[in-house]
Amino acid sequence: MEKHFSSPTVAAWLQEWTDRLDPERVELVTGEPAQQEGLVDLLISRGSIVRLDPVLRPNSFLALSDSRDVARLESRTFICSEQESDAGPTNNWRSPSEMKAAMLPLYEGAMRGRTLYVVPFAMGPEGSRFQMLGIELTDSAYVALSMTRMARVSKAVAEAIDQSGDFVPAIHSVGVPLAGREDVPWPCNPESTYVAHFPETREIWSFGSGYGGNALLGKKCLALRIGSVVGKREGWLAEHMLILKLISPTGKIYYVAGAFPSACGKTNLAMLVPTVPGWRAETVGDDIAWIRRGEDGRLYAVNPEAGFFGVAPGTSVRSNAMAMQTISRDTIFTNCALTREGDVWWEGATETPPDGLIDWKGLPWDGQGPAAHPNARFTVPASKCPMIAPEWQDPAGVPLSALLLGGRRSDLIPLVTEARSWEHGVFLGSIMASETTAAAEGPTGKVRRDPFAMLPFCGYNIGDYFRHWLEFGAESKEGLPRIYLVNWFRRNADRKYIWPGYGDNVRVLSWIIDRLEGRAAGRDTPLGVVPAPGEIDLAGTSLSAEEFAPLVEIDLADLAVEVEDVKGYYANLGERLPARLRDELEELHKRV
Ligand code: SAT
Ligand code: MN
Repeated sequence: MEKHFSSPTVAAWLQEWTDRLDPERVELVTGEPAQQEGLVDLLISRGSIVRLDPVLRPNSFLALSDSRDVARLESRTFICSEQESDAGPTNNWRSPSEMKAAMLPLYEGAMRGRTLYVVPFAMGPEGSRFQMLGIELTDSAYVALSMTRMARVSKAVAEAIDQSGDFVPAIHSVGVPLAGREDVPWPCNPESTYVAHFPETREIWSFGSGYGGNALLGKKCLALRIGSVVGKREGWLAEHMLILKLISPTGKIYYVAGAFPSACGKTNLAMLVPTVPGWRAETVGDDIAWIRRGEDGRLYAVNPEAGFFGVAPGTSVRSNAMAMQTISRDTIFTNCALTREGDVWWEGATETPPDGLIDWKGLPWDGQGPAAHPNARFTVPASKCPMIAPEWQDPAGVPLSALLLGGRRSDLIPLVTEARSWEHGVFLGSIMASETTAAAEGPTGKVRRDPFAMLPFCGYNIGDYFRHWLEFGAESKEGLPRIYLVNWFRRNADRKYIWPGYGDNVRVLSWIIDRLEGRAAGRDTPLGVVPAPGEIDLAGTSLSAEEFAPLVEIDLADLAVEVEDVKGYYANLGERLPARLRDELEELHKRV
């Protein structure tokens, strides 16, 4: 075997895994264009991807997955801390020794007949103290190619790892060795899938799935689950948040980060095109924010990723023109429908589907069921986004003015509510709930608690996580961003969304900025401060003041039901739930 690393630690680790996985060959992936083309050619020759029409969608590809491997698998995702209590009540737990004993035999010979791709990667911009290094070992060329877009993969990163010997080992196998067997376009092993994290030793072991967060291990596994544990230890936050730059009509710049569960519009908000004249926006990140305190006491956020892995269905020129431009070329699509002309289509892309679609299962679409899978995705480098902020890779990060916490709630939760304090904001984050989406396995549309949109991504006990948030804010009150609960998804009696959303969300952001600048008095409610009548600019929308009013009304009877539900939820979180949050709940109870 060619020697790829001179660091004894890295070389020994790579040798150990190569021996165990027993691949036919080993390839170091450093992301040069020629290497990417080689991966593309190989995937095309295997039937794993098709090249889209070079005029309609230059340098772009469509992959169709196995129909059993289409989303994150929360039931197969494990936090393997030594103590079960450190994984806490919201995570699946196995002890490290038990999990390793279960998985090692799976890895034995798992890459027979395949190529082992060694993918050194960095999360976080170059030269940043935020940066974390990893090496993903994978037998999926699709994953290797996707990693060159979603993370920073380069010779320089490989050298940095070799020099420091410090990296997060991330093992990935689709779990289908080729001992004489024919390969299939999307190999996977659903019966034996595990996505395991070892927070104390900072290791990631994934087996059986080739899809998204199960397989692109820099994203949810490293940047969120392992990242959150490291952040707790080192005093920073790893969050499931977009980062948006807003420029007011007077030219003042504000950065806002927002936590929303998967498939709740983070990418759309991150690429907001304001409908109110004078406002402008730029994108810093669409999924993950690493947040640290600066010397000035303000909080600084970095997007650790290098690309977007966005939900395709619903994305259109109307809903997200900037995403449409971003993915107009150089994009890997997964589980979208294929048009007769060799382009991609998904529900919502155009009002009526074109004739002659091939659906995400590779069959002529019969009009029954969706043509694209609801969790179909696009994978594209962030640099392709026409509104990417020039400072998106600033090693110091960007200073935050406000934090948004949002979810899909048909009722109860107002369009926007300002928390009374940092602690009250942490309380609101801890009780956030959202209707489930196709981003994970299981039924969609069921309301579940998803604190800080981190339920599937917090790598440790959620009670300790809330305490970390409380302590993080306690150190300095000066300069902390204010916290806002938002909900774009309120419905009327006809089950129609009331708020137009998308570019009109700038109206909510502009109210938030009015609050920060002391220009809006707001109206106090038991849940926090909502816009007073007239404070949200509706000019240019089709909403009348009467139609708008219910968006900021709180039904006290509904809120009382919610309080009771939160009591049960808190009871299940156990004794590590900070007393301060129980006090907040008690105070809310008294207010309703
Ligand atoms: O976890 S994924 O990267 O597959 C997408 C998500 O759920 O946010
Ligand atoms: Mn996400």
